Amino acid sequence: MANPYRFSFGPWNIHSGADPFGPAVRDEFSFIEKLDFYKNLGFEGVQFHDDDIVASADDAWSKQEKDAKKIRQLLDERGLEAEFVAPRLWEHPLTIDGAITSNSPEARKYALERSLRSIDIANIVGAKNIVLWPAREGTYMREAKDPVASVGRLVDWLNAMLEHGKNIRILGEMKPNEPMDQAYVPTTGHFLGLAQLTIDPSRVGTLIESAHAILAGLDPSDEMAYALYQKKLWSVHLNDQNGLKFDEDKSFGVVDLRRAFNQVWVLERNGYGQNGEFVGLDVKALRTQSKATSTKHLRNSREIFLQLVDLARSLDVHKIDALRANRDYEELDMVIINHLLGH
Ligand code: XUL
Ligand code: MN
Repeated sequence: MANPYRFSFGPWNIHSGADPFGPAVRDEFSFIEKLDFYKNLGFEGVQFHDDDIVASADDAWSKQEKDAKKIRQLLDERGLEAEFVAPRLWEHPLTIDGAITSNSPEARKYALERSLRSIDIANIVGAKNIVLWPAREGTYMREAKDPVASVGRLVDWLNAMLEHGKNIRILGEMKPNEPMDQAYVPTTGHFLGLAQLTIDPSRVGTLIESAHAILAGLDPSDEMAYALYQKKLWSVHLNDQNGLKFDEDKSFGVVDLRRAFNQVWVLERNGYGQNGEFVGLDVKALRTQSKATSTKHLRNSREIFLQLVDLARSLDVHKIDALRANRDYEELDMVIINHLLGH
């Protein structure tokens, strides 16, 4: 069977290795150099934050429009496609305590205008999807904000975006914590609940990141299944995560191969990708890599995904069905492990 998958990542996935405890350890590749990696590494989708496209989200629209047209040209010249634009609402001085759920009306106004602007940017670069990772939409302590009003503000935000961009889809990318102690909308299920309250639920879906699901104590493949059943899994950020700690963004499958296999299997069984969805990665190169070797995490993640696709396709489903019917899960364990070990 032909491989139907198209892969994507964002320019932030090639980076200089700074972490909260130390500075950059390798020079940053230029944006053009990063774009030139895509095809060579086997990727054709580019994921963007708004300010990956425009020099500054605070520039006048005439300047932002020019920047966005330039990026569109660079993509077209390389045969690349913009998969999504995500307004980066968590770095600006105005959004220190959140964007949409900030207690400051000025911050909320800024965040809303910037979100609508990201739709205008998406229209120029040809992206149909807006991804929302509500980074600071939560609290460090429960008393800091009004939680009910905050949920309402998030729904109003979705509605304003649906109203402004009549052809765009909104994909919520949920994460339970980090940078906040607690997010107001910590999981896919929470977000899809809110989607039903919007003016157009058919245009509100989700991007599921493996590490975010794991941080919520959930299994990423079951999270994906939940969204797939609702036909709302419109993108993924595959990666891996070693337990409950900071968001590690490790290469896909390197921590728990069986957990990775189950993600691939659920995607493969349910026709993921056949309506143009990308297999997106959100992976960080280890800080210990040299500049010359700092794209191997992308190569590895894609390769591991494709090898797991082969394993998903060669699994004997009749055997699985029979073991399920007989409730012989000990044997099922062995069948899966043997399959992963290549026996
Ligand atoms: C943060 C995260 C973001 C989103 C895009 O944990 O995953 O990079 O993927 O804003
Ligand atoms: Mn992500």
